[in-house]
Amino acid sequence: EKIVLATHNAGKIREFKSILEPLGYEAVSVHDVMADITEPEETGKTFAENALLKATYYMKATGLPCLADDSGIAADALGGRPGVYSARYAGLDCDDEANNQKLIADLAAFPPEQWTVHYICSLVLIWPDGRIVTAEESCDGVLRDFYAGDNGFGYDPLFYVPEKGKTMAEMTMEEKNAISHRGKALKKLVEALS
Ligand code: ITT
Repeated sequence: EKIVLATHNAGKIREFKSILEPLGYEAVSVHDVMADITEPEETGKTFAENALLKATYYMKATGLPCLADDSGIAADALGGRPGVYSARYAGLDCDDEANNQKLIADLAAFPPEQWTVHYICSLVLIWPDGRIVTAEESCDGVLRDFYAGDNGFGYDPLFYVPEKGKTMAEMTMEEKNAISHRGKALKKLVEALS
């Protein structure tokens, strides 16, 4: 079955393809279906609301089944922020580097043992006939104030997983998928399909 990956994030697309293609799904990026499509405004207050908003928008635009992902990082010391604002934490159109540095700066007021963080991923797969499947998962880590690793994307070089002794960016994609918010949510979603 053909599934449109309703995201502009290249890191998400890599991870989705690595999981879905071996399972026999044809996963195509929305850019490959509609090169000039614009992004919808993410007005939701929760990951689930934003994922539904994105999936619905891209499904209506393409007429194809669309899988959307809304995800982010939540810091306990910051009351769950940046949360749904993770992509624009340092401002609209800012880059990963700026977001990472802002998170380090905001946590600097707290002792290292309070730098606990969580990744959250909400997925929505919606078909043109209105059928819909959703899944949400999280994973736990500790933020560090220095980079380690070149893999992954976004906050991964700072997101340290104590049980594994490495950051998400030091893991292979397979290692990350096995424990990550996105890997676990996608596994649940695929199970719900069969
Ligand atoms: P789309 O809306 O087009 O999917 P986006 O990058 O804007 O792309 P989000 O609004 O869901 O996606 O923002 C997700 C933010 O959380 C973004 O800053 C990511 O870098 C970060 N994030 C999510 N999952 C991550 C992961 O697995 N590793 C590192 N950072 C992640």
